[in-house]
Amino acid sequence: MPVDIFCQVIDNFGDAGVCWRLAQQYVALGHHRVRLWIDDLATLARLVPALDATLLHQHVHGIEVVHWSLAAQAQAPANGLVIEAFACTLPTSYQASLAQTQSLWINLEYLSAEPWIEGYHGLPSLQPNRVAKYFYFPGFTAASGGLLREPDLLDRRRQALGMDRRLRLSQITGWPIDTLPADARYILLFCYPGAPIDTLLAALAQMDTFSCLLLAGTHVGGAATAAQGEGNRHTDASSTGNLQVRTLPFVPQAQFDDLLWCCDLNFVRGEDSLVRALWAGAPLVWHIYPQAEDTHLTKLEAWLQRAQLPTAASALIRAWNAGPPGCTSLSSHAHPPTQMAECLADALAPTSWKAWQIRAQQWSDELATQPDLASQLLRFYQQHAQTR
Ligand code: TRH
Repeated sequence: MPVDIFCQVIDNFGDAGVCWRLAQQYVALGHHRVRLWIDDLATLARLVPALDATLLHQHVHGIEVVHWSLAAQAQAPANGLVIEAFACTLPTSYQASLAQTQSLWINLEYLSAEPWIEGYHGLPSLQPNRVAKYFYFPGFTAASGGLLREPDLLDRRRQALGMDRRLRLSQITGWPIDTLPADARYILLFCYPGAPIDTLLAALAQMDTFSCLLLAGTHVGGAATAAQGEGNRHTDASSTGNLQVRTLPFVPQAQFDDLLWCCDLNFVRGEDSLVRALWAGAPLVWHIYPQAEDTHLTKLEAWLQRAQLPTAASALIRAWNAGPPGCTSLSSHAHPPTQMAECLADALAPTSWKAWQIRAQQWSDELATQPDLASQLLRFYQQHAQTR
């Protein structure tokens, strides 16, 4: 089965990250011709270092990666699976060629926990080229398209968790193992600008438990970056009170899971890192992608509803997403950021922390009983093929 995946990068890494994972999964499942059309090779190359961002056409890890500019001359494959990620519009000529084929055309939507997606998942919408395009919604329930999960992911997690985490972290980052604190709470921080990072750092520094906070990505700023400026260049570390802060190198996507598995608590954002943190089976704090008119807060509530976390953990996640004081995005269900430190202390207190750990593992296990997104999509394709 030929698979064509189309991706336009709006911003950051998630669009490319999700499409790359999907492409990889179809290669692994033995569907030999997988093409990824993408308009931002430089972003993909950060995630996949084997990719050459200067080449418009190349094969990497079994995937044919093609720059979007060449899509205008491309033809849709016969009997293929054509995935338009996140409503990026396919080139007109490609759409015209699609009308001559029996390929299945999918609009892969953004992940949402909102109940309404179930009513739209899998519905066709007739396009001007007289071909039906099907809405495909990833999600957290059996009535949705599911979540991306490689068949061997949970086995790899089990194996990794059986090994020394400082050793694994040292292998991922290149930091000498003896510079990594042995007895610390490891926290990954990957978030958007605007999160109350300074409050988080100050609160962690004053806690009884020693924390080692790993700053990921480039958009951190605030006290975190300032602290780094004064840090030790060899280990990328600086310490205040009971907190050590380290700046992570940007790791290839293939190592990102292991990074999450090295940590006790993961602050993640967007879509793909959220899903990966769920599969880590450990407590996570989600920084949801901010949207106009507070739409994201409604989505966050829908997610919290499904997550069923201990109250203190939910409160912390709301506070993390509440925005700066006076910010118009503060809504009735968001806590003012001044409460962040309080929420953090509550969520990390032994009883609620234990309950949070148990629920994180439990939800991860529950979600893993559902078929993953790539296999569900394949089944959808097979059903469609039978009706033609
Ligand atoms: O980067 P994100 O914010 O991406 C997206 C985009 O903003 C997109 O427009 C938006 O709609 C979507 O979020 C919801 O967050 P995300 O989705 O978590 O993607 C990050 C990717 O980067 C993920 O695949 C993990 C990867 N990554 C690495 O591979 N190495 C790293 O060191 C880091 C920090 C991330």
